[in-house]
Amino acid sequence: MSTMPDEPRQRVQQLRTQINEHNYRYHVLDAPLISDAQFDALLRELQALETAHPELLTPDSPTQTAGFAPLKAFAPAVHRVPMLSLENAFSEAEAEAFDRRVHERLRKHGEATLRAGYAVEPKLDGLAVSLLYAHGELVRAATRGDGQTGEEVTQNIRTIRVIPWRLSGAQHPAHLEVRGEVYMEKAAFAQFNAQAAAQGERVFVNARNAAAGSLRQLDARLTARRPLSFFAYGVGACEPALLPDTHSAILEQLAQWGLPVCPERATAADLAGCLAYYQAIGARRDALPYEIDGVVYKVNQLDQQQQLGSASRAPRWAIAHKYAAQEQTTTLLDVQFQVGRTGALTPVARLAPVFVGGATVSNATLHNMDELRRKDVRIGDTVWVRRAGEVIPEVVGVVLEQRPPHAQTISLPTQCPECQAEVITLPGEAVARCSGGLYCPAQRREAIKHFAARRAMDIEGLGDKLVEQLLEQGLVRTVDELYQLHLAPLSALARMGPKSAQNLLDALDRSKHTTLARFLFALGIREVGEATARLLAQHYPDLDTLMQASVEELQQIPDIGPVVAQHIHQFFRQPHHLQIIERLRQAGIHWDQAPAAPALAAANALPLQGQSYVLTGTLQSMTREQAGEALRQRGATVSNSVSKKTHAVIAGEAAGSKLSKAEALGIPILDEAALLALLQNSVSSPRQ
Ligand code: D41
Repeated sequence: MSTMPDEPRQRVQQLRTQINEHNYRYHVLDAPLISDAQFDALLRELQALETAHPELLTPDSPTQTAGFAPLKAFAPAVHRVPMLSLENAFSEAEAEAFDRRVHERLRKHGEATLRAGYAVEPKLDGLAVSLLYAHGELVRAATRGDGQTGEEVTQNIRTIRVIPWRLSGAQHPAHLEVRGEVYMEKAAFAQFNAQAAAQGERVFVNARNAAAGSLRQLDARLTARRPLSFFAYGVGACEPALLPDTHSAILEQLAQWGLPVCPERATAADLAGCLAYYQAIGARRDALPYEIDGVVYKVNQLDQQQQLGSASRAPRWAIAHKYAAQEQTTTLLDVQFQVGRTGALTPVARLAPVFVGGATVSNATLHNMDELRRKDVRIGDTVWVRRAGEVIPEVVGVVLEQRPPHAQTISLPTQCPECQAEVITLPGEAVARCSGGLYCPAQRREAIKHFAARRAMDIEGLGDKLVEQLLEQGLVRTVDELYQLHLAPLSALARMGPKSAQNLLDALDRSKHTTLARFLFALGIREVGEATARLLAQHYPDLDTLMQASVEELQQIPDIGPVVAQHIHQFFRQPHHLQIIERLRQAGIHWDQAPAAPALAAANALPLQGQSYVLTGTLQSMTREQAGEALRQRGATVSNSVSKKTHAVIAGEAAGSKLSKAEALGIPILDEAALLALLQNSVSSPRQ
């Protein structure tokens, strides 16, 4: 018997690889590269070869299986070079001790200094994986597992768009293990979780858990719908060993081959440089598009890494310097309901005090009843509390395993805790509201706080505590009465002297000169935030015309929908509100008449008309709000997110992801000096 010619065997192999890949792209990624007809042609060619050479037919041939079948279990995958773990430093002292140990050990090897300093990078809070590239082809991907053996997740890893299936460039090693972190960007996580919640599906406590859960789906089609990302942070095996001799240069090489590496990576000459990096990244932590829990310092020079070696499965040449955790568990002691300006009842968790995100937290929001029910939060539970940056601390989930037997469910009160009026939840709304309106002391209090706020009437010195005092002492009941305050009774308040009383009166006086947009925002009309208030002021430069407008007219304004239009219309139909507005005007509240509706303004009346700007980072000479207001006065729009339509991004100190996005889209970037020049050169022309 003659042996099989090699040619059909090779072609069959080639076709099967191609068909499997196209099947995967079609069924899992929803991103086919070829037409159905082209796919059929490949399949028919394979069938013809298998018919002509039945000895080549195997049960796993794509002619025998249909499309794509989910896995039954993950296969174990042994790492060629073990994946080590990282030591942690929780303080500067511990980072110093690490640096000292490094130098001591190197001295024993006759090395006086770090020849290439430290490579430094953020420590992403994700999931470590190892990608095996054979001659530049991604052939296997595995989770870290116990460091020796992980789980094979190749099909899932292939759904991550930023991970190349084939390395770019040339001269790839025969075998290369790329180590890195799979993670989910903050924005993608928020969107993903919101969508899951809306569909009544499981929500995740944080982006890390979402990333881990997504990667461990047996059906890669599910992984494909999760917005995962990846950064490479090192290599395991490399055969032949032809990589550069420093960590930073290796990451550069990986980037050359098309692998994503963290743009925040850097090098530091010594420990002082590392600590400065820790501070700088820490200051931008909340602005970064991904979660981090620390930064990593790595001895940069590879032969020095080798001299240092590793101990108990962690290298002696690297350390993670951690930041304060933004999530902690604690006990839920009670839930109380807080009444807001619009009567909305917010469930607030009373917690056993816990140190999280750099502060001690004993209250956290539970948002609304829907959220509370979805998370199935009960009194006595151990809960996860999150505090990140400026955001209000929130309860993000329950540790069900630790639920005590008598944990108590929470129900919505039927009466307002402050005024005993009935609590109403409108159909289709998550929010329950007190129906007491302005008879409810809580709603009145919150309305006054809102009116006085910086972005509203900007009454300097009238903070929350003072508002509460004024109400308790019966000095004011509604916002108009603020302008009837007198020196004597004010001076008599606790913690107030004649001087601060006079300061408040002066601030009240100054607040009388405002803008129509601020005034409308200050009134606290439901669903009318700053942006809507600005829109209204633009369309109705005259308050009386706005007050007369019908729901239909209001809806003509772009971006004003039926619900907002209803709220605005309703607000101006209430005699109580009309009375307050009248009294405010009598008290002397006024604003400059803006030019008439934009359509009537001359084309060049507003020099920045039609231009859209994004502000990011910290400015020195003014706040971002002030810069935004100055731009808007000149006719520009100011947006929160960078898009192709953005005219320019104005970047202050420590600008983050918006700056990178602008760079990626090739949008002009202005620094503060350029902004000041722009504002100088575009002073609004005189009003008509
Ligand atoms: O960003 C990370 N999470 C990260 C993790 C990083 N930037 N560098 C890392 N370097 C290492 C060594 C030094 C051991 C190669 C790591 C990890 N390890 C790591 N991640 C999970 C376990 C170990």
